[in-house]
Amino acid sequence: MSRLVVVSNRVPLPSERGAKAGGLAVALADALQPGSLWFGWSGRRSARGGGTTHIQRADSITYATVDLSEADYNSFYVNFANGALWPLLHFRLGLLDFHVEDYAGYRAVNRQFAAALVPLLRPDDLIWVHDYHLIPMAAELRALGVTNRIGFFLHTPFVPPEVFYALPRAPDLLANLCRYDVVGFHTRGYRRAFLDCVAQGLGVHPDSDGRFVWSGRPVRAIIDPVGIDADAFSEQAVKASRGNDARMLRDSLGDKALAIGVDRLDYSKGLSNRFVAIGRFFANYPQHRKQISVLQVAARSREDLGAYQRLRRELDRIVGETNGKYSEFDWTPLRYMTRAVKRDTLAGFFRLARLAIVTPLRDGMNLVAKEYVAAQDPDDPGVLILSRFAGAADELPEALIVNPYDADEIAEAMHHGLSMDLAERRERWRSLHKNVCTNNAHRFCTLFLTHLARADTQPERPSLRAIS
Ligand code: ADQ
Repeated sequence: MSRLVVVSNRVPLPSERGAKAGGLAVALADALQPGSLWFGWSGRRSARGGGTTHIQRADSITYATVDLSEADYNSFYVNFANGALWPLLHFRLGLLDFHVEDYAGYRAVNRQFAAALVPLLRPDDLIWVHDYHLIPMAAELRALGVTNRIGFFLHTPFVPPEVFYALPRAPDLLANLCRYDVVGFHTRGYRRAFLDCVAQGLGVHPDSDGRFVWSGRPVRAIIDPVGIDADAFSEQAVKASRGNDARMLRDSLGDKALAIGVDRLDYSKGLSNRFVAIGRFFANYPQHRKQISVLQVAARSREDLGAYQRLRRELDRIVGETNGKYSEFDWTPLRYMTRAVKRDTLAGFFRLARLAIVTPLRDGMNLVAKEYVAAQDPDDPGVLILSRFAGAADELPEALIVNPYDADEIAEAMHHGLSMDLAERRERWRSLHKNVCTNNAHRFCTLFLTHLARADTQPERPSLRAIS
């Protein structure tokens, strides 16, 4: 059997797990068999940058990491990946800040990563690259003579041509994305957008299965929604709901209900709009005052970027206004904390919450929505409010689907969720839960790796020749 090599920007090192253990480590846990290799950035900045590869082993998995120099960190990670690509892929052209020297830095770091990875590779390794930081990895590996099957999964949305081509150097970036054997997206819409960009910008016309030929090699675009380990999360939730943190939260609420939001502190997550909507909820439905508190956990993220610093100030202001207006001496409507919370603690909090408010303005998938569903008590489940612009909305139509820009609609959904009878809550939850269990982390990995293992690496065959 081929060895799996995972490549991602940040490697979740076993020594650093805890509050930070995020979606990727969980989603891939199943695929990482003993012997697998995980390669990427160490998360450290050092004067020499990527000169040395650090190797750690845990549970028979090898973690190989490189450092970044300060200059590379700024151009590759802060400025291009998070200052240009992230806003672009979340439809936020107003925040796109492109500088050609940052794009050069992005390409250079991908080249460095490829050069550091090549000596660790074996001829039949399956290489699975993750996310927008590393789009040019396949091209760089190919330039160094790597002929292995290489797949790429994009965790963000993909945008239609009229948005994508606003990025200077977009054709170069897209041509690089087409150097993979398999390119995976969460939803049909994202794959459609990618294929439209391919057709428009590269003059190549993919078939109805998302296949086309680029640079003499077949490429296949697939739909593969990321999932969670629903059973494990559910168990964690049951256990944690009896633990200390959950007890303290319950005690602090008294007889009031809990609504919860859990996100990275990112403008894509729609937190400003959500906080305004929470104020609107207490204004439009005064009967819920003193009956429910909203807890928003917002882990600080990408604080080097001005857009994130501005967002934090704006959120501080809205929280202050909302609490100033509606608080009573014995009740705070909106509890807001700007740090990560441990995964098992969160699972327990999700189980306590009558409502989850998941209202990103755009989100590749949103695993919080799935985690909330998995954490519920089947006999007395809570209600999920979900943005129509999260990838998860495609799979979870039985949630209360809202437009995250519409404060009144979110407020109404909160009221609806709190007033919903038990029979309806159970019925909706059963459908949601079925989906979360079916489209789980195991299925996500198996589907991708099956496609990758079977990828046709032969040079152009007549049936796949580009029709232009
Ligand atoms: P993220 O934007 O980070 O991921 P999301 O899917 O919501 O978004 O969360 C990933 C993980 O982080 C989840 O397990 C969640 O519980 C955890 N998390 C989020 N906020 C947290 C907090 N405040 N404290 C502790 N843990 C927190 C990107 C894409 C998403 C896509 C994932 C996976 O932006 O759209 O769902 O990758 O593909």
